Order: sequence, then structure tokens, then C-alpha cells
Amino acid sequence: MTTSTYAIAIGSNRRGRHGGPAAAIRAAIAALQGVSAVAPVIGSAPLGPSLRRYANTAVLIDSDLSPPALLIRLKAIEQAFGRRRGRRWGSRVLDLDIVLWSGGCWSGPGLTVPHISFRERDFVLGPLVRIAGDWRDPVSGRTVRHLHHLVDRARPRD
Ligand code: PH2
Ligand code: MG
Ligand code: MG
Repeated sequence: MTTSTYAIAIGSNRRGRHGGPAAAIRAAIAALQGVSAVAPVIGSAPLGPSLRRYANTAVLIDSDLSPPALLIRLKAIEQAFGRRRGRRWGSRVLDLDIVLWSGGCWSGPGLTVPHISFRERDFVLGPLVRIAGDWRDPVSGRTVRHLHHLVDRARPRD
């Protein structure tokens, strides 16, 4: 199978065996294979019920795996970091989400690529634009740079 590229969003808002959220993210990047680009780590306000702030970033990885095979790997890493199953959007030691795949779209049980809500999420697009601004979302036809511009402009400011 030919190698493809994935954009992976990484988030953490709970201490785990590696330390706080930023340390968990650094350790997760070290655990991933084929990393070709790493975005800066940002702090972000929680979206959803959790009260703890998140650390977020994004990476690009080259991989021969299909989207569902990669998802199995990502879930194994999440579990090795101490992630527990729990409330949807509850606080978590590590969240690894497939955002984009160079192969385009994938839809199967428990996995939709591109990620269904990445277009509205500043905490995904902010880091991602630093490493993949020209990547074109196959669903909307817009580049990551354009999508980031749209959420950034929509964000309320005081
Ligand atoms: N992830 C969620 C829900 N809410 N909020 C922020 N700021 N960052 C996240 O990574 C995040 C979230 C579900 O995966
Ligand atoms: Mg997520
Ligand atoms: Mg996830």
C-alpha cells in the first residue's frame, strides 16, 4: 500500500503518568510513528462540560495504515497513557483524533474522516494552520487556512 499522510489533532486536559497536559502531548508525539511536522502547543478553553483547560496541538504523520487501522493504533496509545472510557467530552489524559487523510474521505463504524467537527474548532485549526495551511478539506473544498480564518473571524472578542 502506498504511504499516505494524516493530520492528527492532539488534546489533553488532565494529569497522567507523563505529567500535565503539555507533557502528555510531548510524550504522545514521541509515541507516534512517522511524524513529519509538529505544530506549537496552545492552551485552550474547554468546549463542552469539562471545566479544565486543554493543551492542544496537531501533527502530520506518514503512514501505510488505513484510517481504521490507524484509529486502532491511536486508541492503544490513548489507553497506554491512562485514558479511561467515560462521559462524552469528559476530561481526558489524551485524545488523538484523525482530522484529515491524504486519501480523502473515509466513513465506517466509529470513524469519519475528515473529522466531522474540525471546521468549527479553533483549537484544532489554530495549530493545524501552522503545519498544513494549504491542505484542502475534501468536503468543503476550503483550505485549512481558509477554515481557520472563518472560525477566527467568528470568535467573539471583548
Ligand atoms: N476536545 C473535546 C471536547 N472539548 N475543548 C478543547 N479546548 N480542546 C479539546 O481538545 C477538546 C475540547 C473532545 O475531544
Ligand atoms: Mg476529540
Ligand atoms: Mg477522540
